[in-house]
Amino acid sequence: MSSSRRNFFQDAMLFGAGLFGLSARLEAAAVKTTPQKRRIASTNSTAAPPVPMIAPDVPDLPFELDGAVKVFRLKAEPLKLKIAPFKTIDAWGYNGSCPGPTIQITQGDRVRILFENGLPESTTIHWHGLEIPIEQDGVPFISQKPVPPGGTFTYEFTVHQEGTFFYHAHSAMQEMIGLLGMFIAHPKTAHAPRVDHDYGIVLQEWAVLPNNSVPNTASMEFNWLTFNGRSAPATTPLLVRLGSRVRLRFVNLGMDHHPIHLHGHQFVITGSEGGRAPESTWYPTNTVLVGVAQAKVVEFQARYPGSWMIHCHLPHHMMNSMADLLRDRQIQTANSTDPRALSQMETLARAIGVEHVHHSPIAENASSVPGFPQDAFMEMAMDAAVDKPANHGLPANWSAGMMGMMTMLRVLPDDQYDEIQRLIHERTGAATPQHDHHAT
Ligand SMILES: [Cu+2]
Repeated sequence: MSSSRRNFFQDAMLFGAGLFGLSARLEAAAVKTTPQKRRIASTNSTAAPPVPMIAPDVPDLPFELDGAVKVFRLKAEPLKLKIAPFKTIDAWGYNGSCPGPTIQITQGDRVRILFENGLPESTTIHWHGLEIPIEQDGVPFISQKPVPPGGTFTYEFTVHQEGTFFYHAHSAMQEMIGLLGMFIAHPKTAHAPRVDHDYGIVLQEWAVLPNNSVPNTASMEFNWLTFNGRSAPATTPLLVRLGSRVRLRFVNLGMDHHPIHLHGHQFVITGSEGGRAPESTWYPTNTVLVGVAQAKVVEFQARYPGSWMIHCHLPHHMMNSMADLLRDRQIQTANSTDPRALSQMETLARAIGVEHVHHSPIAENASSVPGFPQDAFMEMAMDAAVDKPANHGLPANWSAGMMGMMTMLRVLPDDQYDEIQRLIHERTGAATPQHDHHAT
Protein backbone atom coordinates (compact mmCIF):
# COMPACT_ATOMS: atom_id res chain seq x y z
CA MET A 1 0.00 0.00 0.00
CA SER A 2 1.38 3.38 -0.91
CA SER A 3 2.04 5.76 1.88
CA SER A 4 -0.60 8.20 0.70
CA ARG A 5 -3.19 5.44 0.66
CA ARG A 6 -2.11 4.36 4.08
CA ASN A 7 -2.43 7.96 5.30
CA PHE A 8 -5.87 8.13 3.81
CA PHE A 9 -7.03 5.07 5.68
CA GLN A 10 -5.50 6.31 8.91
CA ASP A 11 -7.39 9.56 8.48
CA ALA A 12 -10.59 7.77 7.66
CA MET A 13 -10.26 5.81 10.87
CA LEU A 14 -9.32 8.77 12.99
CA PHE A 15 -11.88 11.14 11.55
CA GLY A 16 -14.63 8.71 10.64
CA ALA A 17 -15.32 7.86 14.23
CA GLY A 18 -15.03 11.44 15.38
CA LEU A 19 -17.54 13.26 13.25
CA PHE A 20 -19.88 13.96 16.11
CA GLY A 21 -18.71 17.52 16.39
CA LEU A 22 -15.52 19.36 16.86
CA SER A 23 -16.22 19.64 20.56
CA ALA A 24 -16.16 15.86 20.75
CA ARG A 25 -12.81 15.86 19.01
CA LEU A 26 -11.51 18.53 21.35
CA GLU A 27 -12.78 16.55 24.28
CA ALA A 28 -10.98 13.47 23.09
CA ALA A 29 -7.82 15.52 22.63
CA ALA A 30 -8.13 17.02 26.09
CA VAL A 31 -8.73 13.69 27.76
CA LYS A 32 -5.65 12.37 26.06
CA THR A 33 -3.47 15.30 27.06
CA THR A 34 -4.68 16.06 30.55
CA PRO A 35 -4.05 13.01 32.70
CA GLN A 36 -0.59 12.10 31.56
CA LYS A 37 2.20 14.10 30.08
CA ARG A 38 2.06 14.08 26.35
CA ARG A 39 5.29 13.93 24.42
CA ILE A 40 5.92 16.88 22.17
CA ALA A 41 5.04 15.71 18.69
CA SER A 42 6.78 18.38 16.60
CA THR A 43 9.17 16.11 14.86
CA ASN A 44 6.81 13.18 14.43
CA SER A 45 5.36 11.97 11.18
CA THR A 46 2.71 14.21 9.67
CA ALA A 47 0.36 11.33 8.92
CA ALA A 48 -1.91 12.12 11.86
CA PRO A 49 -4.69 14.70 11.57
CA PRO A 50 -3.92 18.20 12.83
CA VAL A 51 -4.74 19.34 16.36
CA PRO A 52 -7.97 21.36 16.52
CA MET A 53 -7.66 25.11 16.84
CA ILE A 54 -8.63 26.71 20.12
CA ALA A 55 -10.03 30.24 20.14
CA PRO A 56 -9.96 31.27 23.82
CA ASP A 57 -13.30 32.72 24.97
CA VAL A 58 -15.04 31.68 21.74
CA PRO A 59 -16.94 28.39 21.48
CA ASP A 60 -16.80 25.99 18.56
CA LEU A 61 -19.95 25.55 16.52
CA PRO A 62 -21.15 21.95 16.88
CA PHE A 63 -22.60 20.09 13.92
CA GLU A 64 -24.79 17.13 13.10
CA LEU A 65 -24.28 14.75 10.22
CA ASP A 66 -26.79 14.34 7.43
CA GLY A 67 -25.15 11.53 5.53
CA ALA A 68 -21.74 12.95 4.74
CA VAL A 69 -22.86 16.58 5.08
CA LYS A 70 -21.86 18.51 8.20
CA VAL A 71 -24.88 20.53 9.24
CA PHE A 72 -24.32 23.70 11.28
CA ARG A 73 -26.87 26.12 12.73
CA LEU A 74 -26.11 29.83 12.96
CA LYS A 75 -28.40 32.52 14.28
CA ALA A 76 -27.49 36.21 14.03
CA GLU A 77 -28.72 38.07 17.08
CA PRO A 78 -28.09 41.01 19.42
CA LEU A 79 -26.21 40.17 22.62
CA LYS A 80 -24.49 41.63 25.65
CA LEU A 81 -20.72 41.32 25.40
CA LYS A 82 -18.58 41.71 28.52
CA ILE A 83 -15.39 43.01 26.97
CA ALA A 84 -13.59 43.94 30.20
CA PRO A 85 -14.24 43.72 33.91
CA PHE A 86 -17.40 45.70 34.45
CA LYS A 87 -17.63 46.97 30.89
CA THR A 88 -20.42 45.35 28.93
CA ILE A 89 -21.45 46.51 25.48
CA ASP A 90 -24.35 45.83 23.16
CA ALA A 91 -22.92 43.91 20.24
CA TRP A 92 -24.41 41.70 17.55
CA GLY A 93 -23.11 38.21 17.03
CA TYR A 94 -24.06 34.62 16.29
CA ASN A 95 -25.52 32.05 18.68
CA GLY A 96 -24.94 34.32 21.66
CA SER A 97 -21.26 34.79 20.92
CA CYS A 98 -19.22 37.66 19.50
CA PRO A 99 -17.08 36.81 17.62
CA GLY A 100 -19.43 34.10 16.40
CA PRO A 101 -18.64 30.47 17.19
CA THR A 102 -15.79 28.93 15.23
CA ILE A 103 -16.61 26.53 12.41
CA GLN A 104 -13.88 23.86 12.13
CA ILE A 105 -14.00 21.37 9.31
CA THR A 106 -11.67 19.23 7.24
CA GLN A 107 -10.64 20.09 3.71
CA GLY A 108 -12.98 18.34 1.29
CA ASP A 109 -16.00 18.44 3.61
CA ARG A 110 -19.45 19.35 2.38
CA VAL A 111 -21.12 21.74 4.81
CA ARG A 112 -24.67 23.00 5.21
CA ILE A 113 -25.34 26.07 7.33
CA LEU A 114 -28.93 26.55 8.44
CA PHE A 115 -29.02 30.29 9.01
CA GLU A 116 -31.65 32.18 10.96
CA ASN A 117 -31.86 35.95 11.19
CA GLY A 118 -32.62 37.10 14.74
CA LEU A 119 -31.68 40.70 13.98
CA PRO A 120 -34.13 43.60 13.63
CA GLU A 121 -32.92 44.15 10.04
CA SER A 122 -31.98 42.12 6.98
CA THR A 123 -28.62 40.37 6.71
CA THR A 124 -26.71 37.64 4.86
CA ILE A 125 -23.53 35.63 5.51
CA HIS A 126 -20.48 35.90 3.29
CA TRP A 127 -17.86 33.09 3.41
CA HIS A 128 -14.66 35.09 3.23
CA GLY A 129 -11.97 33.52 1.07
CA LEU A 130 -13.82 30.36 0.11
CA GLU A 131 -14.07 29.30 -3.53
CA ILE A 132 -17.72 28.37 -3.65
CA PRO A 133 -20.57 28.85 -6.14
CA ILE A 134 -21.87 32.41 -6.58
CA GLU A 135 -25.26 31.52 -5.07
CA GLN A 136 -23.43 30.83 -1.79
CA ASP A 137 -21.44 34.07 -1.72
CA GLY A 138 -23.81 35.89 0.64
CA VAL A 139 -23.91 39.32 -0.97
CA PRO A 140 -27.37 40.89 -0.61
CA PHE A 141 -29.15 41.72 -3.89
CA ILE A 142 -26.24 40.32 -5.95
CA SER A 143 -25.93 36.63 -5.10
CA GLN A 144 -29.08 36.27 -2.99
CA LYS A 145 -32.04 38.15 -1.60
CA PRO A 146 -31.44 39.69 1.83
CA VAL A 147 -32.64 37.42 4.65
CA PRO A 148 -35.38 39.43 6.41
CA PRO A 149 -35.75 39.65 10.22
CA GLY A 150 -37.07 36.28 11.37
CA GLY A 151 -36.17 34.74 8.01
CA THR A 152 -33.98 31.75 7.26
CA PHE A 153 -31.56 30.75 4.51
CA THR A 154 -29.62 27.57 3.82
CA TYR A 155 -26.04 27.78 2.63
CA GLU A 156 -24.45 24.59 1.32
CA PHE A 157 -21.10 24.05 -0.34
CA THR A 158 -18.02 21.84 -0.52
CA VAL A 159 -14.77 23.25 0.82
CA HIS A 160 -11.86 22.19 -1.37
CA GLN A 161 -9.38 24.56 0.31
CA GLU A 162 -7.50 24.43 3.60
CA GLY A 163 -6.69 27.45 5.73
CA THR A 164 -7.95 30.25 7.93
CA PHE A 165 -11.17 31.75 6.62
CA PHE A 166 -14.02 33.63 8.23
CA TYR A 167 -17.68 34.34 7.86
CA HIS A 168 -19.31 37.73 8.20
CA ALA A 169 -22.35 39.79 7.37
CA HIS A 170 -21.79 41.52 4.04
CA SER A 171 -22.92 44.90 5.38
CA ALA A 172 -20.33 47.36 6.67
CA MET A 173 -22.02 48.51 9.86
CA GLN A 174 -23.04 44.96 10.76
CA GLU A 175 -19.41 43.89 10.45
CA MET A 176 -18.39 46.65 12.84
CA ILE A 177 -20.98 45.70 15.46
CA GLY A 178 -19.61 42.19 15.61
CA LEU A 179 -21.08 39.92 12.93
CA LEU A 180 -18.12 37.70 12.11
CA GLY A 181 -16.58 34.39 13.10
CA MET A 182 -13.69 32.11 12.16
CA PHE A 183 -14.03 29.32 9.59
CA ILE A 184 -11.11 26.91 9.82
CA ALA A 185 -10.56 24.28 7.14
CA HIS A 186 -7.96 21.82 8.42
CA PRO A 187 -5.92 19.77 5.96
CA LYS A 188 -6.57 16.03 6.20
CA THR A 189 -3.05 15.43 7.45
CA ALA A 190 -1.16 17.97 9.49
CA HIS A 191 1.21 20.38 7.81
CA ALA A 192 4.90 19.76 8.42
CA PRO A 193 6.41 20.65 10.74
CA ARG A 194 3.51 19.53 12.87
CA VAL A 195 2.28 21.94 15.57
CA ASP A 196 1.36 20.91 19.10
CA HIS A 197 -0.86 23.94 19.82
CA ASP A 198 -3.09 25.86 17.41
CA TYR A 199 -4.70 29.08 18.62
CA GLY A 200 -7.05 31.54 16.92
CA ILE A 201 -7.64 35.20 17.71
CA VAL A 202 -10.19 37.57 16.15
CA LEU A 203 -9.21 41.27 16.22
CA GLN A 204 -12.00 43.82 16.69
CA GLU A 205 -12.30 47.49 17.62
CA TRP A 206 -15.14 49.41 19.18
CA ALA A 207 -16.04 53.07 19.68
CA VAL A 208 -18.09 53.23 22.84
CA LEU A 209 -18.42 56.56 24.61
CA PRO A 210 -18.21 56.60 28.42
CA ASN A 211 -21.49 55.60 30.04
CA ASN A 212 -22.73 54.16 26.75
CA SER A 213 -23.06 50.54 25.77
CA VAL A 214 -23.84 50.77 22.06
CA PRO A 215 -20.79 50.96 19.78
CA ASN A 216 -20.79 53.82 17.29
CA THR A 217 -20.09 51.87 14.13
CA ALA A 218 -19.62 55.04 12.07
CA SER A 219 -16.87 56.40 14.32
CA MET A 220 -13.12 56.10 13.72
CA GLU A 221 -12.35 56.91 17.37
CA PHE A 222 -11.91 53.39 18.66
CA ASN A 223 -11.43 53.26 22.41
CA TRP A 224 -11.93 49.55 23.08
CA LEU A 225 -9.80 46.97 21.28
CA THR A 226 -10.48 43.27 21.66
CA PHE A 227 -8.99 39.82 21.09
CA ASN A 228 -11.84 37.31 20.80
CA GLY A 229 -14.28 39.82 22.24
CA ARG A 230 -12.20 40.67 25.34
CA SER A 231 -9.92 43.54 26.20
CA ALA A 232 -6.94 42.81 28.39
CA PRO A 233 -6.78 41.87 31.20
CA ALA A 234 -9.99 39.96 30.44
CA THR A 235 -8.36 38.10 27.54
CA THR A 236 -7.43 34.49 28.22
CA PRO A 237 -3.71 33.65 27.95
CA LEU A 238 -2.59 31.04 25.44
CA LEU A 239 -1.05 28.09 27.27
CA VAL A 240 1.69 26.08 25.58
CA ARG A 241 4.21 23.50 26.69
CA LEU A 242 7.84 24.54 26.80
CA GLY A 243 9.51 23.17 23.67
CA SER A 244 6.31 22.73 21.71
CA ARG A 245 5.63 24.09 18.22
CA VAL A 246 2.86 26.67 18.18
CA ARG A 247 0.57 28.08 15.49
CA LEU A 248 -1.28 31.36 15.98
CA ARG A 249 -3.97 32.50 13.56
CA PHE A 250 -5.12 36.13 13.53
CA VAL A 251 -8.21 37.40 11.73
CA ASN A 252 -8.95 41.11 11.38
CA LEU A 253 -12.23 42.66 10.33
CA GLY A 254 -12.17 46.28 11.45
CA MET A 255 -11.12 49.74 10.29
CA ASP A 256 -7.43 49.46 11.23
CA HIS A 257 -4.52 47.20 10.39
CA HIS A 258 -2.94 45.75 13.51
CA PRO A 259 0.80 45.00 13.86
CA ILE A 260 0.72 42.04 16.23
CA HIS A 261 3.94 41.58 18.18
CA LEU A 262 5.13 38.55 20.14
CA HIS A 263 7.70 38.96 22.90
CA GLY A 264 10.72 36.75 23.40
CA HIS A 265 10.44 34.60 20.26
CA GLN A 266 10.84 34.82 16.50
CA PHE A 267 8.15 33.35 14.28
CA VAL A 268 7.59 32.69 10.61
CA ILE A 269 4.47 33.62 8.66
CA THR A 270 3.17 30.32 7.34
CA GLY A 271 -0.14 31.32 5.87
CA SER A 272 -2.70 33.97 5.02
CA GLU A 273 -6.40 34.14 4.25
CA GLY A 274 -5.41 32.38 1.02
CA GLY A 275 -4.08 29.23 2.71
CA ARG A 276 -0.65 27.77 3.44
CA ALA A 277 2.40 29.70 2.24
CA PRO A 278 5.30 27.77 0.69
CA GLU A 279 8.20 27.26 3.11
CA SER A 280 10.51 29.13 0.74
CA THR A 281 8.65 32.35 1.68
CA TRP A 282 9.13 31.99 5.44
CA TYR A 283 11.49 34.40 7.17
CA PRO A 284 12.07 35.17 10.84
CA THR A 285 10.19 38.12 12.32
CA ASN A 286 8.33 38.94 15.51
CA THR A 287 5.63 41.35 14.35
CA VAL A 288 2.97 40.48 11.80
CA LEU A 289 0.77 43.12 10.20
CA VAL A 290 -2.76 41.79 10.10
CA GLY A 291 -4.51 43.95 7.55
CA VAL A 292 -8.25 44.51 7.35
CA ALA A 293 -10.02 41.48 5.85
CA GLN A 294 -6.85 39.42 6.23
CA ALA A 295 -5.88 36.32 8.14
CA LYS A 296 -2.25 35.82 9.12
CA VAL A 297 -0.88 32.53 10.42
CA VAL A 298 2.43 32.33 12.27
CA GLU A 299 4.39 29.42 13.72
CA PHE A 300 7.30 29.08 16.09
CA GLN A 301 8.99 26.88 18.62
CA ALA A 302 8.13 27.92 22.20
CA ARG A 303 11.72 27.83 23.43
CA TYR A 304 11.72 30.22 26.35
CA PRO A 305 9.68 29.77 29.53
CA GLY A 306 7.67 32.73 30.78
CA SER A 307 4.52 34.77 30.24
CA TRP A 308 5.19 36.63 27.01
CA MET A 309 3.03 39.44 25.66
CA ILE A 310 1.16 39.12 22.40
CA HIS A 311 -0.28 42.49 21.47
CA CYS A 312 -1.11 45.01 18.82
CA HIS A 313 1.74 47.50 18.85
CA LEU A 314 -0.30 50.55 17.84
CA PRO A 315 0.05 52.56 21.06
CA HIS A 316 -3.61 53.59 21.17
CA HIS A 317 -4.59 49.96 20.81
CA MET A 318 -2.79 49.13 24.05
CA MET A 319 -5.29 51.04 26.18
CA ASN A 320 -8.78 50.59 27.50
CA SER A 321 -11.56 53.13 27.29
CA MET A 322 -9.30 55.72 25.75
CA ALA A 323 -11.36 58.88 25.51
CA ASP A 324 -9.73 62.27 25.17
CA LEU A 325 -12.76 64.08 26.43
CA LEU A 326 -12.33 62.72 29.95
CA ARG A 327 -11.20 65.36 32.42
CA ASP A 328 -7.41 65.39 32.94
CA ARG A 329 -7.07 62.62 30.37
CA GLN A 330 -7.80 60.10 33.07
CA ILE A 331 -8.46 56.72 31.65
CA GLN A 332 -11.06 54.46 33.14
CA THR A 333 -10.80 50.75 32.76
CA ALA A 334 -13.51 49.60 35.08
CA ASN A 335 -16.78 51.09 36.14
CA SER A 336 -15.68 52.62 39.40
CA THR A 337 -18.70 51.29 41.24
CA ASP A 338 -17.61 47.68 41.19
CA PRO A 339 -16.52 46.59 44.67
CA ARG A 340 -14.18 43.85 43.49
CA ALA A 341 -12.37 46.17 41.11
CA LEU A 342 -12.10 48.88 43.76
CA SER A 343 -10.80 46.54 46.43
CA GLN A 344 -8.21 45.19 44.01
CA MET A 345 -7.09 48.71 43.17
CA GLU A 346 -6.77 49.54 46.86
CA THR A 347 -4.67 46.44 47.36
CA LEU A 348 -2.37 47.63 44.60
CA ALA A 349 -2.19 51.09 46.12
CA ARG A 350 -1.15 49.67 49.51
CA ALA A 351 1.38 47.36 47.90
CA ILE A 352 3.17 50.15 46.09
CA GLY A 353 2.59 52.80 48.75
CA VAL A 354 0.53 55.42 46.99
CA GLU A 355 -2.47 57.36 48.25
CA HIS A 356 -4.60 57.13 45.19
CA VAL A 357 -6.22 53.81 44.71
CA HIS A 358 -5.68 53.25 41.06
CA HIS A 359 -2.27 54.17 39.78
CA SER A 360 1.44 53.66 40.23
CA PRO A 361 3.65 56.29 41.94
CA ILE A 362 3.90 59.85 40.58
CA ALA A 363 6.30 62.66 41.47
CA GLU A 364 5.24 65.33 43.95
CA ASN A 365 5.63 68.01 41.30
CA ALA A 366 4.08 65.88 38.57
CA SER A 367 1.34 68.35 37.75
CA SER A 368 3.84 71.11 36.99
CA VAL A 369 5.73 69.02 34.41
CA PRO A 370 4.65 69.74 30.82
CA GLY A 371 3.26 66.61 29.25
CA PHE A 372 2.13 65.02 32.49
CA PRO A 373 0.25 62.74 32.64
CA GLN A 374 1.11 60.21 29.97
CA ASP A 375 0.59 56.72 31.35
CA ALA A 376 0.04 57.71 34.95
CA PHE A 377 -3.49 56.91 36.12
CA MET A 378 -3.90 54.19 33.54
CA GLU A 379 -2.63 51.14 35.39
CA MET A 380 -5.31 49.45 37.38
CA ALA A 381 -4.80 46.01 38.80
CA MET A 382 -7.90 43.85 38.90
CA ASP A 383 -6.49 40.34 39.20
CA ALA A 384 -9.47 39.15 41.22
CA ALA A 385 -11.94 40.40 38.64
CA VAL A 386 -10.32 38.35 35.90
CA ASP A 387 -9.40 35.33 37.98
CA LYS A 388 -9.32 32.13 35.94
CA PRO A 389 -7.07 29.08 35.76
CA ALA A 390 -5.17 30.32 32.69
CA ASN A 391 -3.93 33.23 34.84
CA HIS A 392 -2.80 30.95 37.66
CA GLY A 393 0.70 31.69 38.95
CA LEU A 394 1.07 35.17 37.46
CA PRO A 395 2.70 37.77 39.75
CA ALA A 396 0.40 39.88 41.94
CA ASN A 397 -1.08 42.89 40.12
CA TRP A 398 -0.16 41.42 36.75
CA SER A 399 -3.42 42.75 35.33
CA ALA A 400 -2.23 46.36 35.79
CA GLY A 401 0.12 45.81 32.86
CA MET A 402 -2.55 44.49 30.52
CA MET A 403 -4.78 46.73 28.41
CA GLY A 404 -6.48 46.72 25.07
CA MET A 405 -5.54 44.34 22.27
CA MET A 406 -3.26 42.23 24.39
CA THR A 407 -2.89 38.71 25.72
CA MET A 408 -0.09 36.43 26.88
CA LEU A 409 1.67 33.40 25.52
CA ARG A 410 2.46 31.38 28.62
CA VAL A 411 5.29 28.98 27.83
CA LEU A 412 5.10 26.49 30.68
CA PRO A 413 7.24 23.54 31.76
CA ASP A 414 5.23 20.30 31.83
CA ASP A 415 4.40 20.40 35.54
CA GLN A 416 3.00 23.95 35.39
CA TYR A 417 1.14 23.25 32.15
CA ASP A 418 -0.46 20.13 33.60
CA GLU A 419 -1.34 21.92 36.83
CA ILE A 420 -3.22 24.66 34.97
CA GLN A 421 -5.01 22.13 32.75
CA ARG A 422 -6.09 20.36 35.95
CA LEU A 423 -7.42 23.67 37.35
CA ILE A 424 -9.30 24.35 34.10
CA HIS A 425 -10.83 20.90 34.37
CA GLU A 426 -11.89 21.53 37.95
CA ARG A 427 -13.28 24.99 37.29
CA THR A 428 -15.29 24.30 34.21
CA GLY A 429 -15.98 20.61 34.50
CA ALA A 430 -15.39 20.70 30.76
CA ALA A 431 -12.72 18.86 28.89
CA THR A 432 -12.12 21.71 26.49
CA PRO A 433 -8.95 23.48 27.51
CA GLN A 434 -9.07 27.25 27.81
CA HIS A 435 -12.74 27.64 27.05
CA ASP A 436 -13.72 29.75 30.01
CA HIS A 437 -16.77 31.54 28.63
CA HIS A 438 -18.69 31.99 31.80
CA ALA A 439 -15.93 32.83 34.22
CA THR A 440 -16.45 36.21 35.85
CU1 LIG B 1 -4.12 47.63 16.57
